[in-house]
Amino acid sequence: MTTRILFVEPPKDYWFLMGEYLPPPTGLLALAAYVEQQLKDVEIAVLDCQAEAKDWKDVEKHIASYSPHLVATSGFSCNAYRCAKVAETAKNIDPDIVTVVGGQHFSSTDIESLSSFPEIDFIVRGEGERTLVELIETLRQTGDLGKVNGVSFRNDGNVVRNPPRDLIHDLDTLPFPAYHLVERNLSKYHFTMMAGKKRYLILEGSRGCWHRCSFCTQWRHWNGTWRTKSPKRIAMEMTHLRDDLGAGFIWLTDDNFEYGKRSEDLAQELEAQGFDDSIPWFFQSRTDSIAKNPDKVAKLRKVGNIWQLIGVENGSPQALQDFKKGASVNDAMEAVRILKENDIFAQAMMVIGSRKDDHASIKALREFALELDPHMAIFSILTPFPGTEVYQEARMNGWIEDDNFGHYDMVHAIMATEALSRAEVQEELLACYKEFFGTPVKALRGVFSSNEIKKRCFRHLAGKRVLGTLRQLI
Ligand code: B12
Ligand code: SF4
Repeated sequence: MTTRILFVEPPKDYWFLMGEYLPPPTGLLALAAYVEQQLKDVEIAVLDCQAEAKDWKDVEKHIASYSPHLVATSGFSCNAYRCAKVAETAKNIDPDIVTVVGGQHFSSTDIESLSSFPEIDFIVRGEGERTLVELIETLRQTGDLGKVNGVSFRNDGNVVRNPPRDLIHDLDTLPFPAYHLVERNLSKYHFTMMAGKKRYLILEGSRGCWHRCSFCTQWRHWNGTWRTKSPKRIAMEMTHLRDDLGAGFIWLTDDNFEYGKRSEDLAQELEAQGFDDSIPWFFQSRTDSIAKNPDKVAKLRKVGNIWQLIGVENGSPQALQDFKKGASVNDAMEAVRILKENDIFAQAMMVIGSRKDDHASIKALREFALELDPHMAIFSILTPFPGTEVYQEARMNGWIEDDNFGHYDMVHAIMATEALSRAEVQEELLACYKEFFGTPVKALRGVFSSNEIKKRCFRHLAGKRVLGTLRQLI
């Protein structure tokens, strides 16, 4: 019998700070491709509610008409309830539909989530591909679910957490993400602030990170390891996105794009494929890695890397130490200088709201941001994402004042600090944006900048909508 599997990207809110965007559901496409490659007798569909402008009524209709055996969905912490709602919708239509969720949030909250959401049957923890395939096979053969590593589920009212699954050794063995399953939506994927009207597609260059930042979910999720696809494979995938799928802007999902031999080889591979500024691309990197490798930064710039998001976090050495960042304030200064020198758009992430923060320390951060002078600064509030050290410490000490995961978007204050209430942290966030983007001189300089990206970012971030939304959160 053919098994019908429906992957659902739920209706969800945009992250208003990044403006108008519509990303492809990359994680689901990676999973769909693997299931398609590994299993016979499966029919797979992807419902991307964002791209197809579907609301919850449409999700219901779609599930009812497709009549899947299994519904799989994914979401960040801030979208966790929407994933549960997908599962609930499926169960309301037919209680026999098997519902599966995964990703960072559910991997770290498996017991809590399975206890709170009876409509979720299975949580796949960590890397999803092999676990999902084995789960489907086991369900089809009515085999022993206890033997599927990486899965958590309910049994007789108790949550069972099977042992973790080993990671895939060679990421090059993975198929290309199943963009063909969302072909009808390809022309809709965009990220206005980053890429204007160009088609925006995403690809994975590596998984995980070997650093141990206290606020980060990623090193735990990928078991403390960093695995990369080979430069040849990354270049092949980028070429596929450009030539076969019409990508005009590419986002590499790497949590930490480390410079090293890999980056030199990638530059060479991309040069051979004719990459240049006509297909710009983006990744996230560490300031210390940039500071140590200016020559490699320049090489990747030549093949179209025009934008980097760097984890600056704070201008105080003590705060960086508390975050276990392992990079210095000087690294941040150097990184921004090197990026600017190479005409690479420098987007610096900054964090406020840690335990020791008070008005004076956040003012100091604002001043530091101005001194650092990246093209764009994104200020966020320290958020206790489940799975992080920050979460463990905050939970243990009773610091978490808001349990609504819908607010875990790095813009809502979830915790007070020793000196500031949540409302004060929220006010401070607005002050950061006002000072960096909102002063008349800054805003004018940004809006009339000769750098197109900076112009677009300032037009958005200095605008009334962002500041107004931040004001409403207070
Ligand atoms: C691209 C990206 C974005 C894009 C949009 C992506 C999208 N499709 O919606 C943008 C820029 C818009 C974005 C926004 C945000 N993002 Co973001 N984003 C990413 C990034 C860099 C890549 C995601 C990706 O495609 N990964 C590749 C896929 C293959 O990996 P994956 O999703 O983890 O899936 C694998 C497994 O986790 C598992 N799995 C996942 N889901 C499921 C489901 C099932 C059924 C199964 C079986 C398995 C499974 O299997 C997959 C294959 O092994 C990740 C970091 C990262 N490297 O993953 C952060 C990340 C997901 N974002 C994060 C956050 C916090 C946000 C924001 C809240 C704020 C911010 N600062 O960016 C907003 C929220 C937006 C919103 N309201 O929805 C966090 C999530 C943490 C958490 N616990 O919630 C991450 C992990 C970054 C981090 N370092 O902490 N993001
Ligand atoms: S914040 Fe970046 S450098 Fe730190 S552990 Fe996470 S991915 Fe690695």
